[in-house]
Amino acid sequence: MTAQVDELARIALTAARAAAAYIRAARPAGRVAAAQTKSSPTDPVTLIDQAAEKLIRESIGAERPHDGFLGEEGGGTAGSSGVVWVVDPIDGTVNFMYGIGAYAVSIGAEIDGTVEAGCIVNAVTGEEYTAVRGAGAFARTGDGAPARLAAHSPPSLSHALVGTGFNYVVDIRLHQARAVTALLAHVRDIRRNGSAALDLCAVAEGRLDAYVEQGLKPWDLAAGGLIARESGVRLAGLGADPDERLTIAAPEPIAEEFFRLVRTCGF
Ligand code: LIP
Repeated sequence: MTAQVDELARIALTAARAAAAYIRAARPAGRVAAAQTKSSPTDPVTLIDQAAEKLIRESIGAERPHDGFLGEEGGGTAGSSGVVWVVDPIDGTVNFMYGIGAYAVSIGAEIDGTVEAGCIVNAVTGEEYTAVRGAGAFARTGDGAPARLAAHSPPSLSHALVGTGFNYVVDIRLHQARAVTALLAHVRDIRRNGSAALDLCAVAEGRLDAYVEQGLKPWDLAAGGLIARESGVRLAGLGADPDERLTIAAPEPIAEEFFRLVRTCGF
C-alpha cells in the first residue's frame, strides 16, 4: 500500500499548493464578504472558499476519478475506489474574511475510513505540513527541505500553552467559555488562533503545547489529526478517538493529565 499512499500524498500536496496559490491571488484587499452562512449567522462561507474547493476537487479528480470526496463547502460524493478525500478548502474562514494571517488548505486521504495521508498548506505563509500514517510528519518552509516534526512537551501542565476554539452556535460557545475559564487556572495561557488545522500543526511543531476544541468537523480534523499523531501527539475525544463532540491533543508526557483536566473543566 506504501506506493499508493505516497501517490495520494503527492496528489494532495499538489492540489493544496494550487488552492493556496489561488486563495492568495484571489483575496482582495480589506475584508472579504460572506457569500452565505451555515450553522449560524456568524458561520460564513465565501465565494473563494467555494472556488478553492472546486479547484481541489478538479485537481484530485483529474488523477483519481473513482475516489470519493467530502468537502466542507460542496458536501460528499461517493466513490468506488475505497479512497475518500476529506477537504477543508479554507480552514479559518473568519480569519480569511478579516485578513488575519492564519488560514490554511487542509486535505486528508482516507482509505477504507482511515486517514493514511494528509497535508495542510498555510495559505498566508506557504508553510507546508505533510504526513503519511506510520511514516512521520514533516514541515517545509520556502525552498527548504522538509523537516521531521517531533512534538515538544512543557515541563508541566501548568506551563502548557493551550490552543482552543469556540463554536459558531452561541449556546455551545457559552458552555465552552465556562470550561476554558476553569482551564485557565491550571495552564500557562490559551491561544485562540481560529484554525483547527493550523492549531494541530502548531502542537505537532511545538508552537502550542496542547489543544482542545469541541465541534470540529471531519474536514477540520482529517489532515491535522494525522500530522499531530505522526509527530508524537496523542489525540482523544470522550473516548479513544477525537470527534465532533471533543478533540483533545497533547504530547505523551502531559497527555493523560491534560485529558483528565479537560474533562474536569467541563468540556
Ligand atoms: C474553523 C475551525 C476553528 C474553529 C472555528 C471554525 P472553518 O473552521 O478551524 O478551529 O474554532 O469555529 O470551525 O469554519 O474556518 O473551516
